[in-house]
Amino acid sequence: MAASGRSSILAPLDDGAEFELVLHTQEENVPAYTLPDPLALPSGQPVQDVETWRTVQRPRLLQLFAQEIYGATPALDLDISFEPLSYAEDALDGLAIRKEVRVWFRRAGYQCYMDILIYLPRQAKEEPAPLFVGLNFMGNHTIHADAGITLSTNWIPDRSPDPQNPDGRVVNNRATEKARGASASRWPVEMILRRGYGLATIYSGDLDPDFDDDFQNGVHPLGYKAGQTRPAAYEWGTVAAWAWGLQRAMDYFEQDTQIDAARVAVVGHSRLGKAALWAGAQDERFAAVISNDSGCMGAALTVRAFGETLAAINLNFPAWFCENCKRYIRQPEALPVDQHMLLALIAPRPIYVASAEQDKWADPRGEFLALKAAEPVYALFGKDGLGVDTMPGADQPVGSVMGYHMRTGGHDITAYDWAQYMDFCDSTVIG
Ligand code: GTR
Repeated sequence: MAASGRSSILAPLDDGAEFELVLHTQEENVPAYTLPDPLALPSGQPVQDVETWRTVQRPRLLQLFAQEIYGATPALDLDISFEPLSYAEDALDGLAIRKEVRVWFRRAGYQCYMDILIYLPRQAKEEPAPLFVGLNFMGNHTIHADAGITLSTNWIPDRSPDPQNPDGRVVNNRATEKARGASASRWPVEMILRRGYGLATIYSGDLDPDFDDDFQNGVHPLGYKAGQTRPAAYEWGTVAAWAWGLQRAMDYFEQDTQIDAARVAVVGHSRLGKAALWAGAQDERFAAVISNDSGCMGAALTVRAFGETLAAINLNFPAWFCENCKRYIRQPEALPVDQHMLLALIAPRPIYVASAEQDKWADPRGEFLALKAAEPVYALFGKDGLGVDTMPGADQPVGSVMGYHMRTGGHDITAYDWAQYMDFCDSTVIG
């Protein structure tokens, strides 16, 4: 990026035209904007009561996010079954119950599955445990070195830091034993268990492998009608498929007597934070929603165009959002919604948004401002806002039902982030 903090490149669009993709990471380059009011009805009248929010405005906004950004999940006529894969009551040196459940999705002519890895504190045998659930990037076996975790056999991206010199964790897009625990710094499992929470995770690639294959693999074909070969322009992209998987995990939690399904917080980092937000917005069974560095089309305001923009994300990751979303590449200001409205859809449930100071690409200030702009909807429910008007400095968590912090450091999810999430859930989900 140039010293002015602004750069541009010419990017080719699907229709053959060239588009000037402008990127900036300086506050002075943020365009003037007015945010749409989450409480404004199409008539211009404000929503004044919870009933109107719940029955009119919330469904309307959900539909706009589905149709214009993430893509609507088609009506699915599936046979879904839960197959126990493993169970151990003495995992992690006796600290945890560990179980794995394979969730099968079947329809005539097509089937696929996702594996849920679950750790629960031992006392879950007597009393159902509250739980964090989140997707992972590289396979369940990467979250902990625990040899009892089934090694994924599905397609996995090779993210070796040096592609010329691969680290051997993924060979021919399949996991190897070397990959065990590779993402452990992001999943402080023992710390979570010692605080009385369980943890469930699913490899995002079980639901949809993270590459653009025109939606031939993963869960998308489950939704095809006769003759259909890819989702319609308003139907689900990859992020929505990931969110759908989180909801199916919730279906499982509801019938597991060791899990307190009324106290499940959905959490996600980065692209998987976008999925956590979309799952939490749609599905009120999630008792709390936590976004970690989710950025563009996650918790950050799109109109600020700071760091990653709507155009950049759709050009770099064409499968993540629905086809309709690409119509806004040239005119993001025409989007009828912005991301503060997505956060507002979670009201009145606890929501936590976290940024990282050096993670300019995800626009920390844009994430804070989006949460601020969701406050009026929480106020409609009589819930407190963030309790501050200006953005707090690094490592200064704020808020109660709505929580925010900006961690020192870069794009990541760390033990510090998890510690804040547990403090937050202690007083909201548990307390
Ligand atoms: C980046 C992408 C972000 C974020 C991130 C991640 O390349 O631009 O939107 O999702 O990947 O998931 O780590």
